[in-house]
This record gives sequence, C-alpha cells and structure tokens, in this order.
Amino acid sequence: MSFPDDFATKYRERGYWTGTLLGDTPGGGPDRTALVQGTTRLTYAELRARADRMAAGLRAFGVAPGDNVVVHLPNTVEFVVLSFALFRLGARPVYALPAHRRSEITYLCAHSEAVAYVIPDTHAGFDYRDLAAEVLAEVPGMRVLVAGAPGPFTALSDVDSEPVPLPAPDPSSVALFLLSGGTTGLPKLIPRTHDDYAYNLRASAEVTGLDQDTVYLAALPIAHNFALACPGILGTLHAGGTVVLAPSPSPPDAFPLIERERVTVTALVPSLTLLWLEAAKWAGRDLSSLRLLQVGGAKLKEETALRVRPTLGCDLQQVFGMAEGLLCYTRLDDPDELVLTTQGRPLCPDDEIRIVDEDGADVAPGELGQLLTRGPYTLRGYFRADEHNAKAFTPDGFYLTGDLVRRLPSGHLVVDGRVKDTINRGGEKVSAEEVESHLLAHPAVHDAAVVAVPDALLGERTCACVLPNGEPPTLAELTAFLRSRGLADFKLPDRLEVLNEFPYTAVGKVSKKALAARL
Ligand code: OOB
Repeated sequence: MSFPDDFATKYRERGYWTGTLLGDTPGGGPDRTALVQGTTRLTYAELRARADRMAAGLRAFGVAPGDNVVVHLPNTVEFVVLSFALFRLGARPVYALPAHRRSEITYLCAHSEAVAYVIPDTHAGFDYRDLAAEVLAEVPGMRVLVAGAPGPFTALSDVDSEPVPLPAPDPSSVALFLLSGGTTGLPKLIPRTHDDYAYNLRASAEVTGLDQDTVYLAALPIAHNFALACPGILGTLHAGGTVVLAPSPSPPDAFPLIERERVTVTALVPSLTLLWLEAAKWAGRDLSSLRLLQVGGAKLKEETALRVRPTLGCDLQQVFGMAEGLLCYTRLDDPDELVLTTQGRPLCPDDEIRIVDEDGADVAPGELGQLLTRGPYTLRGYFRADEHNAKAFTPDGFYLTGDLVRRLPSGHLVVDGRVKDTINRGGEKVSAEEVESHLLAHPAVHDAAVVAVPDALLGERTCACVLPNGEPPTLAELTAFLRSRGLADFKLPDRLEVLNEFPYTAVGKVSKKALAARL
C-alpha cells in the first residue's frame, strides 16, 4: 500500500521527499573514515567502491531489482556494504534481528519470498549456518550467502564483480523492509521507500546535530530502525561522519571503543542506559568525548534521565519512535524539564497526530488517549497483510500506534501505557499472541495468556499464565519447548504462573489487565 498521490505531491512540494536514493547517501569526502569495526577501517571511497562491486556481484548472482533478501547480520562492515549494494540495485533488504531464530526467519523468508538469505558464519556463540540449513528445509530454493566461512553455502566475499551501470530505482519504490514489534501473531513487514527513509535519516541527522565531525557508536543492533536511521548509521554516513560498529552494547565492548575512537553520539534503550550509568563509575574509561546520548525504545524513567549528564558528562535526547515511521525527539535546545520528562515531539511539521479515546473520538487537549499518526515517513500499510491493515489504519490512513500518550502545550508527547497486546522487554518487543500460540502447542497447556510484569532493570518482563492440562508444566520445560520451536530467546517467558482460571472481560475475552493486576 503506497502513499496516495495527493499526499505524495504535498510531501514533494514541501521538500520532504527529494528523490534521493538510499544508495546515494554516503556523503563524506573520499578520504574520510566512514566505518570502523575492530581493526578494520573503511574510507568513504572504499565503502562506495565495495558497495558498487557487491551490487554488480549480486546482479551477476541473480538478484534482480525488486527482489527481497533477508539480511540477518550483526553490526559489521558487511551489513553496511550489503545494504548499500542492495539499495543501489533496487533489491530490498528485509532486516531480521540477530536474535531471531528458525520460527521468525522461516516466516520472513517465506512471506517475503526472499531470493537470498544472508548470515554471518557464527556470532555470539551461535552458528547461523545450522540455522540456514533448517530454514532451507522449509523454504527450498533460496540462496544462502555467508559473511565469513561459508560451509556448504556461498561466501558473501565471492559476490564481487567489476562495477556495472545499474538502472536507478524509482525513489518512490520500496527500499527496505523493517519488522514491526507486532501486536498480532507474526511480525509484520514494514515497507519503507527511498523517499520516506531518506527523509527519516536526513531530518533525524539534523535534529541530532550530526555533521562530518560526528563519531557515532552503533551499540544497538543496526538491523533495528533506531540504530539504522534515527539517525543511526545511515544518518551519520549521510552527514559525512564516522560510524563505529560495536559487537554488543555491553560496557566492556562499548567503553573501550568510545575511548579509542572519541565517540561523540550513541543510542541506547533505557535498560542499557542504567547499566552504562553503573558501569561508568568503575570502568575507568575516558568517555569525555560523548556529546549526546539518545535513549528510546521504551519509557525512560525521570530518575534515570537525571543521572545521564552528571555521570556520562553528555546531553540526553529522548526518542520515541517506531519502525512504522513516526519519530519524536526532544530537541537539543529544549529546556531540561522537557528533556527529562517527555518523549519528545514529532520530527516533521507535517507529522499529523491524533489522540483518541476508546471510541476513536479525539480527547480533550492534555488528556491521555491512543496515538494515531499519518505523515511523510509513516507507512500506509504492512506488506501483504490486508486483513491486519484493515484494523491497523483508519480509513483515511492514520496508523493506530497502540501507544497511550498525552500531549503538552509545547507539542511534546508523554508516553503512558499502551493498548496493544505486547510486552516491551527492555526495548525488545514481544507479541503476547505469538508466544501464546506456541505455548498452546504444548501438551500440558490447556490455555495460555502472556502478560507484562514490571521489572526494575528491563522495565517489563514476560509472564506466561497457564491453565494446565493435567500435570502442570515447569518454566524450564516450557522455555525448552519454545526454543525447540525456534523462537528467539528474548521472547521466552521469564516467569510462569499456573492458574485454575483466567479473569474474563464482559465480552468473554481473557482480561489481561485483571490478570496483570493479580500478579
Ligand atoms: C522503536 O521501534 P519499535 O518498532 O521497536 O517499537 C515501537 C514501540 C512504540 O510504539 C512504543 O510502544 C515503544 O516502542 N517505544 C517507546 C519509546 N520508544 C519506543 N515507549 C516509550 N518511550 C519511548 N521513548 O522502539 C524505536 C524506533 C526508532 C527510534 C527509537 C525507538
């Protein structure tokens, strides 16, 4: 589902959509450092040359414009080169998270009809080639490319040819797919166009004050919108700065990189912010180059926000975003009060915001309600999901975010709860329905309801409430079962409650509110 013509015209006229292609965005001078990973350093000229060669190599390998490619890579140079190569070719990366496993990947490959699946050999102690073999058994015919030792597959480094002229994709066409946090069973694919995503990263780079002196540490997975383009690696490369790729966001991995590369900007989720604030006290690392810490993905507590400047010596920017589009940022010149207590205001003057009650009527100014939004970088429909789209959008194209917010007179939003059936586990989104459907497949589970329980570090954790079939299962049995079904680890329940009955709402649905309150 694409943007209606009248909106597209407006977004072009107002200068949001400029016809820029994502493949053209690395914007730094040829000899400046674009990328750093471990001891590997790539200049802008080298990054562009590698992407050109890989684009030609992919074309020769049989990847055509409009084809989908599931990209399942950690924060590596290959991720970046491959992304630019695909953008140039007009083939579309489907960005899976490194933590995804057989259940998610099989679905993504099948649903997107991917022609190729790109993996590392091993990462964080896991062999992705074994996973690829399992996925191939269910999605035959797909090609597998491996960054590193290829095993039975093709090495990504062999996908390399003399650059050839390639026809430029249409800027209004889909450039990539992001995954939704998901409210229903399976993760939805979010189509992002060159026009809309180029605006997303360019405007984000501006609002975050990026320039060619910026050194951005990619600590969160760059397969996620936040570290990819808010402004993330793509925004930094657009601005001509340097991207430093961290193998993980843990202080022992990230702090030495900040010290060595003189990192100026990075992005974290609130739970990692807490960890960094503790670790900074004893790590003995020089973090003085940091200018700005962006925090988003889940609600940041004011107590934590207050500790950022005294402990890390940098400014804070709150980011309330979603893979679907809308991004809210606190501005660099906002008064402290707003930076500490709000989740920012929309990026674009033409981000349309409605805040509605349960009947879909606009609430009074300042009241809490569900956030609906429409704008130049917010999707108009998920990929191949007509039934879900009918519920996820209003007839006039507003996306129902599922988030409960209040709007201040300044336009800043305060996020205060949600109506969607998800758990926000330290910024990682878990669809209750997805986990429930897997739990129901276990013979000892008669019925299951998955709810969030508050947690001091992660904000929320996942609790599985189960009505047993005979002998009650244990948490260890259930998590082993879910793992055997190929579910990503972050979706495994942290806690199990075996109950005799569920509370029900008046219409006979399990009342998750009552259930959560009971826990
Ligand atoms: C980011 O994107 P997603 O797609 O993983 O998750 C979006 C959802 C939002 O609908 C909201 O429920 C929650 O995550 N969220 C926040 C938040 N930022 C995201 N809830 C409270 N406070 C915040 N600051 O999470 C994402 C995408 C781009 C930039 C930053 C985060």
